[in-house]
Amino acid sequence: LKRVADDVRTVPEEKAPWFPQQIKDLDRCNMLITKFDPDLDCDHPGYNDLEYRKRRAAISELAFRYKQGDPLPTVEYTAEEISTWRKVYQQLRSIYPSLACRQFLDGLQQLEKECGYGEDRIPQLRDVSAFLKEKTGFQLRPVAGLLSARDFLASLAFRVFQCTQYIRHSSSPMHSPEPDCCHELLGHIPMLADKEFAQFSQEIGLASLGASDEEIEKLSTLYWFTVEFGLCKQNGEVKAYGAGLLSSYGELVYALSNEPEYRPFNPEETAVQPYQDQTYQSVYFVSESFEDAKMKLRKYSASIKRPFVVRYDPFTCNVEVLDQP
Ligand code: NLE
Ligand code: FE2
Repeated sequence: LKRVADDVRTVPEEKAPWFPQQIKDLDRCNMLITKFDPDLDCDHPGYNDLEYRKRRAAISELAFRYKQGDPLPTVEYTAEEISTWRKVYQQLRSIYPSLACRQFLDGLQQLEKECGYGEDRIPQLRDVSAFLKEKTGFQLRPVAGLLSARDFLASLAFRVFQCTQYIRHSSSPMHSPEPDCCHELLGHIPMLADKEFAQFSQEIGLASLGASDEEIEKLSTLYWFTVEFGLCKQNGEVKAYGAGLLSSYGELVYALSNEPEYRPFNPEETAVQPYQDQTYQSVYFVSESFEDAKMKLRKYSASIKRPFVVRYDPFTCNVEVLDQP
């Protein structure tokens, strides 16, 4: 890796897809995948609830208007929304101690002590972002819904986590096919308070910058079976560390029952495993330990071939692009 200033290119090879090099560039990483839209999808639990759809549109608007550096919008949640949150929180909280991995339990405990987490109110992204910033340097950005894998992964390179701010429909508190604030706040945030997990998340993000569509597809499949639905062994027991499990009472119980198929986590195999996101997964990948998952995924990320090298500069928060040595 050459470090002389002249080697720092501002424009990567024409072959590589555009990618953000400054945190501000994340304003352009906003490609939404409209998959579970309550306005368009008649299977969506909110489809027949006009009030809910209006609410979703209003909260999406906050994300559409957001520009990097703006204060994070706050949402005044309604009594119905808080009651959905309470159900989700109570149910999940009661099973976390036996089913969640240690890193998650540590993070959640800190959030309860220092960031107002509890069943009575939905935490605001602004407070959570300030909390994370101090713990691991991660910050949040509001997003209107499911992002394209490329844009979502790119934000991780800057330690930015894109968070939805609406809540799932009150008729299905125990599982949502799409991300919502329960999923972000309960599934992802406690893990992002862990230094090593934060580091590892950023590495996946850096590996994705300028990668080919095929590599992005593999990387996002790996992300799916680890960060979203990963299981690991801890003290001889299988525990959950995936956010999609830790935010769904229904799937968390299911994943740790003896119904689904377990396979050992192995990036080459996992990266090409087909999956769906409508309902519970039929197969979960189990790592020997949480550390093992990190090491293997890190090794995989480092193996992705690109005609250049990226390096994150923590002082400027920019990504530098260097020639392949
Ligand atoms: N199924 C998860 C939940 O109910 O919270 C959301 C998954 C988003 C990828
Ligand atoms: Fe997620």
